[in-house]
Amino acid sequence: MKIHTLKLNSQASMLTTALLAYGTTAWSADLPTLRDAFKDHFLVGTAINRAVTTGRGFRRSSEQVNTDIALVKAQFNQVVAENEMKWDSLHPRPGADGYDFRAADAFVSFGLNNNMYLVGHTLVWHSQTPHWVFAGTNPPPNTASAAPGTNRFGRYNGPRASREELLQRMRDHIHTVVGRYKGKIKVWDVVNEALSDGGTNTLRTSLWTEIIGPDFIAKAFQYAHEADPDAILRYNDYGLESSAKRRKLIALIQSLQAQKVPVHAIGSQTHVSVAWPSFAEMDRALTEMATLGLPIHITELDVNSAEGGQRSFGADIANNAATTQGGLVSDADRKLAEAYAGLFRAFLKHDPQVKMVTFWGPNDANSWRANGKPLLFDGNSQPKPAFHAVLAEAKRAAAAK
Ligand code: 9MR
Repeated sequence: MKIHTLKLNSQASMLTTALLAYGTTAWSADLPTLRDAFKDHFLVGTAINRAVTTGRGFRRSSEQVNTDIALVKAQFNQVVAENEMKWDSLHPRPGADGYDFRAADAFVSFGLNNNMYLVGHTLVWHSQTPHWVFAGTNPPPNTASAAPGTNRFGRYNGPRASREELLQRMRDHIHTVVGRYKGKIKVWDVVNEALSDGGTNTLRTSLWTEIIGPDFIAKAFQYAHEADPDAILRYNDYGLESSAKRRKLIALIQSLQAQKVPVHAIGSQTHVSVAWPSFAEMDRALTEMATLGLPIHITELDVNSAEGGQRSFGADIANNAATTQGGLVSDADRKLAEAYAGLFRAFLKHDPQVKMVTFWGPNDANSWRANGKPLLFDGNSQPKPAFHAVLAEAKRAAAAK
């Protein structure tokens, strides 16, 4: 339904129009789209959750969910499942019978039905992996000091699988999942967040490194390549705007390339804040990452507008990135628009390398850090000034050609 088809006049029509602005289609009728604006440059995507793919909301009315769905369909040409393809969601119990493909299948159907480019997230990660994956009969190194089961960070702390057992589980998981969606999912986040944040070690210590060793990364890529030789295999991490973390990324990828590991793209999550990074800092980050000679995908873009998330990025980028306490920064809409404009200017400058820009959620209501109001559309899918600022960058790039 379009607003201009309504013939009512006077106050009643004004009320109807105002209500429609929060309905399912009013916002989309005349709004330009991100997918079109950047079609000559890169795909523009979003993470979606199971409310969007199934139409059944959780803490959101069906009308709100319908609006979210309409927004996704109108604005984006690429989707990734926010949680539904993580190990704990896909493969909660051991063995071949332990899979649960329902939510992942719904995601794939949604994407295919809407002609979207599909990305899978994520095969191997230290987080959101069920304890059974790591469990076995080898005593853990710290039995003397910790009770068996789980330590206080939720990390599995009981008797462990051997290297061979864990490699076998990883191979089975990757072959089953990548094989099931072969030809449908075009890009996989094969390994997620393996780099350490502080210190001098390149890799974070995890059950993957402790049980298998650092070559768990190479093995994961090899298994994924066996399962779908046509899939684009991505290494995905956050905080790559920081030069220290970026140095680790470059060391890791160069070492994989030297071993001829099939790594095909860099995923740079880009969970940033209005304070940082600027255009110049993002430009530098992309310039340095591009030296690896691989396509760069911006994989989880959002820009935190909350006071609590504006601290400089020190040792713990992950914690800082999530924080949304303290209300919004002053003049948040304008600062968000400026931050997004700078980021997109940098993406456009590097568009031969930047092949995909994915937002981590379609709107502020569907965001892991909703209180930081980090996206281009508000909770009712209304475009914010940042949306127009991003489109203005596309126009600028076209005019400069
Ligand atoms: O947005 C995701 C949130 O809903 C989940 O609870 C969380 C844990 O699985 O993961 C969030 O997504 C993360 C992504 O998978 C990897 N990079 C960081 C993202 C934000 O935490």
